[in-house]
Parts: sequence; structure tokens; C-alpha cells
Amino acid sequence: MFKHAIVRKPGKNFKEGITSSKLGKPDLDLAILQHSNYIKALKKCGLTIIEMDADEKFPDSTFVEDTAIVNTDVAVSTNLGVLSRKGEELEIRRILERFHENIECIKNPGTLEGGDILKVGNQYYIGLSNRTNKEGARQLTKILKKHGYSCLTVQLAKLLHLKSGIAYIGDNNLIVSGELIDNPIFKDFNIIEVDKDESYAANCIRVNNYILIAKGFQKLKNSILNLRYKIIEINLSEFRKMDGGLSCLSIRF
Ligand code: CIR
Repeated sequence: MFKHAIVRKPGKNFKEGITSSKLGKPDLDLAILQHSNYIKALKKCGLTIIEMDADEKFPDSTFVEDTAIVNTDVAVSTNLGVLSRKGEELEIRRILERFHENIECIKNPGTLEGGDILKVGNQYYIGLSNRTNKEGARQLTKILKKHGYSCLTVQLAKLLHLKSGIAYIGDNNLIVSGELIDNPIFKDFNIIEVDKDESYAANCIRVNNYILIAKGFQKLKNSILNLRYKIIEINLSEFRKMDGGLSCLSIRF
């Protein structure tokens, strides 16, 4: 069970963040409203929210997931793989020090972002992307191994992050889209394939008794409902414009 979530409001310069999407500039007021609905959903799942003020130095800093990997045994501060985001992890690390005595760190030349890290029980999958390199994966593997976890790497071709295309929702059910669908590394899971036109929604999360999913993706929603999960839908249109998915808006632990 998760107990806490760290979130950070989008700042005034949110629209200056990195994006590859062609969906237009985000509306900040609407992004703030969607962010507060996201927080409400996490509260409904029973989480205590640690809400950080916007950090105007970093336009992408609302995407907190990329800055840390946290489980009950260890917290790891990441080394983000793009210059404009380097340093976002520092304030998050200070918060994590309240919960973990020792914070491990990914160091140069290793880079690693939380969006590339998928946890399935004691097994971690690490996406090798433009943001996470082999050295970052090697360092994380070494850290997690000390605490009884094992890691496998997954080479990505086009996805921004591993979790842009995959989500584990429990009970061996894995939601998978695009380039990850036929990857043999996931062959033992019960695969729920996401249609191409709904690929954004593959980035959903299981939080305690609910699945949180982006609003407006009816086919995936029905597949999850058929598996008898309870769903909370959240409109994330303004975060999508900045390549951000549902998972990246929080660190859950
Ligand atoms: C970026 O490109 O870094 C941000 N605009 C979006 C980060 C999304 N993070 C995630 O999927 N974990």
C-alpha cells in the first residue's frame, strides 16, 4: 500500500518546458485545475499529499516522478538526463530525507529518470532511453540489489520513457502499447494491449484500490473495468501538451 505522494504545482513558465507534442501551448490555469483534481484523486486513494510550491527555475519540475525512485527500503535521487532539468532532484531529496535515513544518488556519467523505472513486486524494469543510459541503469541495479530487488533493462526506440508505454496494475496485468507490445521480456504477463489511438493512456497507475487513468480513452477504460478494477479518470490535456503522463506528476511511496 502506498501512503504518501509528493507533487509539485506547475509554475508560471510551465509552457517553456520540453515537448515534442504538436498539441499547442498549455493553458496554465487549466493545468493548475487539472493538477488539483489529480491531487484529489490521490487523496481518494488514501494518500497523504506532500505538495511543493512551483519551482520557477525549472519549467518541467511538476513532473516530479523523474527525480527519485522510492520504495519501502530505499530512496534513490536520480541524475536527470537533460540539462534543463538537472537540479530538480535536490529539493525532492530534502523531502525524502524525512522518510529515509540514507538517500542513494545516481551520479555522472550515469543518467536516469524515474519515468524509465517500472516496479513489479521485487522486480524492476529500467528503460534505456534518451534520458536513462546504461551507466545510470548499472548504478540503480547495484543500489537496488543491496536491498533484495533485481533489475532488467529494456531498450527503447521511440518512447520518451519506459512508462510512457507501459503500466503494471497488479495481479500480473500489464498494460502495454506501441513498441513494447511484442517485447519478449514481458511475455509472462497478462498483456492488455492499448490501441495506437489511445497510446497516451498506457501511462496509468495503480494506487491502492484504484486505477488512475487519463480521461477520454474509452477502450482502455473498458478493458480495465472488465478486469473489475475501480477507476478514477483525470483530465490531463494540458500536461499531455508537455509530454507529461499521469505517473510523472507524483512520487508515490
Ligand atoms: C520532459 O520532457 O522531461 C517533460 N516535458 C515531460 C516529462 C514526463 N515525465 C515522465 O513521463 N515521467
